[in-house]
Amino acid sequence: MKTVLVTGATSGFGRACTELFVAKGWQAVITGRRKERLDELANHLGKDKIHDLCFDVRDRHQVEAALDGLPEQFSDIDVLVNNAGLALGLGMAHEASLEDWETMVDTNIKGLLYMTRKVLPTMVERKQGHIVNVGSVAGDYAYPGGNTYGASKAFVSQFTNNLIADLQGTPIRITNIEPGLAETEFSKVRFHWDEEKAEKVYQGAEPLSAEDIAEAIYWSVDRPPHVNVNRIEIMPVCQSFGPMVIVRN
Ligand code: NDP
Ligand code: 8X3
Repeated sequence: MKTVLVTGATSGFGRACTELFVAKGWQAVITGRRKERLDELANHLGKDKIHDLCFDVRDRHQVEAALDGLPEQFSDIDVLVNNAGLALGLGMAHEASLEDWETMVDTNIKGLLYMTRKVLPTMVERKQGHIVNVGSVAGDYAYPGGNTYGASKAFVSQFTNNLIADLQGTPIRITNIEPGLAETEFSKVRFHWDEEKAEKVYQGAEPLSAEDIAEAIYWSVDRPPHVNVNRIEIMPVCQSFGPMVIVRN
């Protein structure tokens, strides 16, 4: 049985992705900081197919200890979904919280690096593996208040490209999935659990669902071994690009 490791499986894309892979016959290692959510998902999907690891991706030592402690049944990771991440705040750069910026860098960039560096050597050794990073359209298109969040996802995009370059000559595959507006706990987290503000983000729109993104992740993994899906950018039909803005006197 193949094994997928999904970071941030306690909510949103990560949870939907775990559910889809398990439905397709995979077993899963699921991670996140909320232990009760991990337990609930493991009970829901069947403890024989799920191993949960409760840790913070920002802490390199926690990452290494958790993965070193994997039981044999789950120790060969075939697919790593680097999904754990967040946006915090929507303030302009000269007003935004520096603490929020640090949390985004530590989670979206450093957490993803710790996971990748820990899992990749065994993939190369086993000559088998696929890393799917979860970037964002915010990594491609700037918007007011996106600042550090967008920049962290631009890092994910370029790091994906550089991994593809480094791993040429091996069978390891690397993909960046770049979703647009999707309704998960993302906006609740962004607005520090101000649910009213979060709801307004999706009001009158038909955003992507977590399942839409899980399907894209699974599709990229399910291609034949000679196919590498470099990147997939997905927006809901209701979303598009802004114009160049000119301030006039
Ligand atoms: P959710 O808030 O629903 O899920 C985020 C997940 O990340 C949770 O499971 C959370 O787990 C985990 N996570 C956050 N911080 C940490 C941490 N320090 N250590 C471990 N796990 C952590 O949001 P989404 O499902 O929407 O987000 C998933 C990814 O998709 C993120 O990288 C996000 O940037 C990206 N994305 C989201 C879009 C959207 O519009 N929803 C669009 C484009 C990209 P826990 O809190 O239990 O630790
Ligand atoms: C989340 C998408 O457009 O809210 O990554 O920044 S967006």
